[in-house]
Amino acid sequence: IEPIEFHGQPALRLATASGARAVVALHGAQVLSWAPPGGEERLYLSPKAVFDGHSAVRGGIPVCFPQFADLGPLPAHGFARNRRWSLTTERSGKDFALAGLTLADDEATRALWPYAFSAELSILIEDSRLDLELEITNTGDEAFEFTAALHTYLAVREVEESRIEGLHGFSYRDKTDADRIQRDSGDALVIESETDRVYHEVSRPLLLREYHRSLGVNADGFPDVVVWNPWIERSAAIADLPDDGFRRMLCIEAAAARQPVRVQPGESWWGRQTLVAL
Ligand code: TA6
Repeated sequence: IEPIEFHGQPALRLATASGARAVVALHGAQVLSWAPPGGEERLYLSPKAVFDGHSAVRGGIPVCFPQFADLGPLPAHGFARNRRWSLTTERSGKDFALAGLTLADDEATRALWPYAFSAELSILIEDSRLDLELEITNTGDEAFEFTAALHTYLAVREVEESRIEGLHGFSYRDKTDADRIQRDSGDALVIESETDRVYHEVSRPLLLREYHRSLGVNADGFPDVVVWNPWIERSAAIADLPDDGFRRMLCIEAAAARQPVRVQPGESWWGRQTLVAL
């Protein structure tokens, strides 16, 4: 694990002897790059992403906390992705590298969200696996509620030629259809139009399949899965995404979105997303 600059911003490079590597920005504790042994990049990072130390960075794995999307009064996706986190844990061995970054409340966070908390994101690379675990601790004397997500932007060669398997039978809230609740009935999800869905209580691992490779996506603790692709018009309206950016990305997010998580004083909650390159 070594400190580096990435697009002019402080970041960490993680690497293992077997050739896995990742880049994590301190801003947002955001994983911006991950390649398993063999070297193929698996995360999408927009070529128009803004690296100014304040703005949210388009791509990689933004941490959405303490609010997912626009589910409450806070700025979209909360504030964790706009703050500088600190490196608090560093461990590595023959085949793994692990970095732990933390964020605690301060005057600016309390102005938006009046609670004392500590958030820790542990990022582990091991062989073909990337494991992210978010732990939220209530360090105050009052219970709080939050929603959250690991907003993973996966890189795909061509989104229309990718399929997500494992979502059949689960119900989802469809943001592109006035938040209607629907049930997934196909055996695979293929993205052919704007897609913005929160799948509820997804209890099995998913597989993102492309012609030339696949990726396993699993979660623990996070009950929901968000699938997002902005497609043509919305992509064109997003300033930090190229017009054809939607073709190269597909967000499969581990989320606690449908039901807010409640944490009592002194207690913690954790959720994990695991990606396995196949
Ligand atoms: O997770 C899906 C979503 O909430 C979409 O509705 C879309 O707006 C996206 O996240 C990106 O949000 P952002 O605030 O990063 O532009």
